Formats: sequence, C-alpha cells, structure tokens
Amino acid sequence: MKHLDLIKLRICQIGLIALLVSASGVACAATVEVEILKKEYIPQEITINKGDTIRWVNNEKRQYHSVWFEQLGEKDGEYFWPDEVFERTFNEVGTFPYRCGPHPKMTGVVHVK
Ligand SMILES: [Cu+2]
Repeated sequence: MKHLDLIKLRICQIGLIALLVSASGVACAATVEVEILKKEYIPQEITINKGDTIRWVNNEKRQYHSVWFEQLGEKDGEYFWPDEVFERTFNEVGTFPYRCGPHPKMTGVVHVK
C-alpha cells in the first residue's frame, strides 16, 4: 500500500469513529443552573440531557428553600440558604416534578431526555 493510501485510510478511520461517537449520542455531561428568586424556580420548567446535573442557586436575600422530589417518594431535600447551592444529577430519562418543602406553591419540573 502506498503511503498516501495509508494516510487516506487512517483519515477515514478517524472520521468513522467521530461519526459513531456523535451518532451514539455520547455527549459531555453538563451542569445547568436554575435560579431561585422571590420564591420561584427560574426557569420553572427545564429540559436537560441524561447524565446532566442541575445546580439550584439560592439568590434570595434571606430565605432558605429546598428541592424536594416528593413524587419520587423521597424525603424533603436539605434546606439551603442564600448563596448556597443544591445539586442533583439525573441519570434516568423522564419527567420529574419537584417542589420546595417549606413553600408548597414553589414548584418546578425537570425533563430528562
Ligand atoms: Cu422555598
């Protein structure tokens, strides 16, 4: 095999691997922020990819909150204060509603695709 053919073959192999990786949906896990302000989750509804992490950031002046996946049968999440964060990684596809423990009207939804 000529040297040039070998290079072409190698380029094709690299291209094929890149194609397979992108087609298989392999992506780098991301961390996405949800702000908490004036007793609201912002955005209230969010769509992320499987494996991503959501970081809830409490931007209130003096109010603590929690992120509680009550419908999953879990206990209330830890309360976190202004300038504190709460993180959760989502490894399952689905729709996950949540609420704040101390504030039942504070609700949010995470869609994992
Ligand atoms: Cu709250």
